[in-house]
Amino acid sequence: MSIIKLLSVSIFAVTLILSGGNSAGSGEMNDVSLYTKSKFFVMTKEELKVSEATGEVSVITGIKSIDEKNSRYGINKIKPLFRLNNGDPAVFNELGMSRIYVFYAEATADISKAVSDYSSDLNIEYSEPNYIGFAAGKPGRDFKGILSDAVSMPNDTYFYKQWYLKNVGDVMPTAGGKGKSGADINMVKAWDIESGSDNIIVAILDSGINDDSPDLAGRLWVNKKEIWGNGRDDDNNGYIDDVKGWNFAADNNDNHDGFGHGTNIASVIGAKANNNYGFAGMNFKAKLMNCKNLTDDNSGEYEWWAKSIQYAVDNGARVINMSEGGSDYSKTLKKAVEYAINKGVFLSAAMMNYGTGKSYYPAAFPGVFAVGATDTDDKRCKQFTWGGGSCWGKHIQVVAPGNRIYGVDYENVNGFDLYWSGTSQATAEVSGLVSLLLSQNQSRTIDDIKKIITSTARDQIGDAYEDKPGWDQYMGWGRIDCLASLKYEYKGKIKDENTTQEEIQPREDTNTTKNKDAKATKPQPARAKKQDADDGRAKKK
Ligand SMILES: [Ca+2]
Ligand SMILES: [Ca+2]
Ligand SMILES: [Ca+2]
Ligand SMILES: [Ca+2]
Repeated sequence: MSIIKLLSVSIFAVTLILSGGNSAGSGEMNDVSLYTKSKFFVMTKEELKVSEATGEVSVITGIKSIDEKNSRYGINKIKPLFRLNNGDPAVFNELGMSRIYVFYAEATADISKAVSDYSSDLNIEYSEPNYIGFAAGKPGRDFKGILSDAVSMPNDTYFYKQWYLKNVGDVMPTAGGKGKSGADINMVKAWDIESGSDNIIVAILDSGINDDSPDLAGRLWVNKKEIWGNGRDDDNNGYIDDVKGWNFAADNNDNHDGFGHGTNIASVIGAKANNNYGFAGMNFKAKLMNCKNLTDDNSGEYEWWAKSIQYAVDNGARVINMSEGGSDYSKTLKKAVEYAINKGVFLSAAMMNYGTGKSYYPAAFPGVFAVGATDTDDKRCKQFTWGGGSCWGKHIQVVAPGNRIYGVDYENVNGFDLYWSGTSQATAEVSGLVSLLLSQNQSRTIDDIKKIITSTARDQIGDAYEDKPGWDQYMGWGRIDCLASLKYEYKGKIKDENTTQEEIQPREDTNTTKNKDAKATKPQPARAKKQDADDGRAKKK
């Protein structure tokens, strides 16, 4: 591990080859190309022959130029990357997905040489390495900066820590300065319009999800057509016993989260709200599909990412959340993204956290909704709790709060002090909003949703030299505003419509008979304090 770190620091542009992709470790800060040593992608011009004896793709393809290379690089196995399974044959065929293969080479093969050699073959469309990417967030644990026990609505015990849902201005930005009241996604009033539907499935392509917390129990998508533990693929979707999703990294159905990132993302989108416990997710009812495509040491092969995108699409997800990215462009990963977009599935992805204008994937592919991060003052997050900074670029669509985002603790159901910081968390908020917009009207298309979110985003709230009028490369169209988005086509009455976001004040003006100390203006230390079920909306009457 220390060798990896040393290399990435001293030889920035070096291409580092890792064996099998299992030792990438905390590679999130490595801005270098990483790819697997033993396998790579090949898209052929013609579909390869399947051996009658084995039912597998034959290593002897019968195409002379390919067979010569297969012998040169010791190719011992060829597997189709995508299988049609229960997917859409028209889109599958149009994109040529049946002609994309994973070639398994002998351990000593020089992959970069192989890829360039295969690429020049007239019988091959392209060949490229199986790159590795990472999650776009890092954890932390402390209470620093959260001083007040601000308004509590919904009634979730630690809702007051969720400043991104309701910011009363008491959390300092990491880079310095003051927190800003109202620098949040304007969620609380938006819930009066729409709080979710269990018809909407949000696929979380991440490190897995642990659902043993009461806040996530019952929130995960269940494949009702699959029977658990009988060793058969009952629904013929290509995956055996995938009752609660799949682990694409290990290729089995054990998709528990040993890293924590995915569990945080899941709780931002869908932690059970108003249960007098833990945190509040944005969508109270949507089902979360657990697609593990990162290892427990935060490493994700593009092979797993491509397959998990297809799985999410074919099994009913309307939204795909990818709080992860790799620095390498890939035609193979792009195919999977195109499949999702062709099928009308909304894909949100993280801009990543290197504080640069470099592009990461899938965020930079056309059609993907790329999300950057802001801090507690509505400015682009130039420094997360652990360092880094929100990346920028011409593909950025919107920003959302990404620093110090608390959520369910993957290791300890009784722990409520674990937060994560990064464009990952901002991306999850956007996916949460998309799931609410779809809950409100399931017939909305990707373009409808993009139009609503971008046209209602708050512009010119960040640094004046970055957040220019209209779209800019640092903040995109602006910071998302859930109330404005859900109001966009809403015909019903909205409570307190005339109260603007900035007018929402901390609890100190919430004087009800229940709270004797409600007038206290002195900030109080954060603690696990059970709040009265005091619906702050009542105070406006
Ligand atoms: Ca199955
Ligand atoms: Ca089964
Ligand atoms: Ca809760
Ligand atoms: Ca702007």
